[in-house]
Amino acid sequence: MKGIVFTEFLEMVEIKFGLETVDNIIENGHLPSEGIYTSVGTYEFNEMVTLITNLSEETKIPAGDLIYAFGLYLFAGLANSHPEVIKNYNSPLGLLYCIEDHIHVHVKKLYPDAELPTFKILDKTDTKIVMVYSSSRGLYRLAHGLIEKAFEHFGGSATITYDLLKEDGTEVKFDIVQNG
Ligand code: MNH
Repeated sequence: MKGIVFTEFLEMVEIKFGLETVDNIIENGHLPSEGIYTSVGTYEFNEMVTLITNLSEETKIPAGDLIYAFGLYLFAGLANSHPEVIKNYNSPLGLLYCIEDHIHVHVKKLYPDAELPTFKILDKTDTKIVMVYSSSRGLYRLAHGLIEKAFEHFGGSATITYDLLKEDGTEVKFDIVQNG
């Protein structure tokens, strides 16, 4: 998993829970990188799982809810670090439609070792999109937060529902309907 995900995560933890919580989740885990990350480095996905598990224990907030909150936080971090990746889009549905074939292709050029999910479009109209998230990492709640913020990025909002096609969350169908 790319370092930018770790640096953004610890930044969110500091802002929402404080520096002491950052220290606690780094110290009480068995982290190979000892909580030291650079945005261009690459680290084991398991290390992120440990950080989230530690944060969940520390805050008593379910891990899934923390992952969703992180998705909400991460969108701006990705967009600000790589404005060129999203500058050509003028609508959230257009952006979502292009994640698989353009955005994540571009990301793969920036970070050849990035481990990205796949999104299969099942249906799209002017006001909605139906897409299936697939990833062995099962970070569908991260996807949910990112999708929600993509709408806010363009000054709008959407009603987002999802169905787990696989119980472990490695395949999830999203129904996304633009509001207003
Ligand atoms: Mn994208 C990882 C979904 C937009 C760059 N992205 C992920 C993951 C999800 C995801 C989910 C976590 C990995 C996984 O589940 O297997 N990404 C989205 C969604 C949107 C999106 C739903 C739009 C909405 N992503 C973007 C944009 C950028 C970007 C825009 C860059 C400007 N994504 C990344 C990077 C990673 C990532 C970088 C981290 C890859 C890695 O850790 O190896």
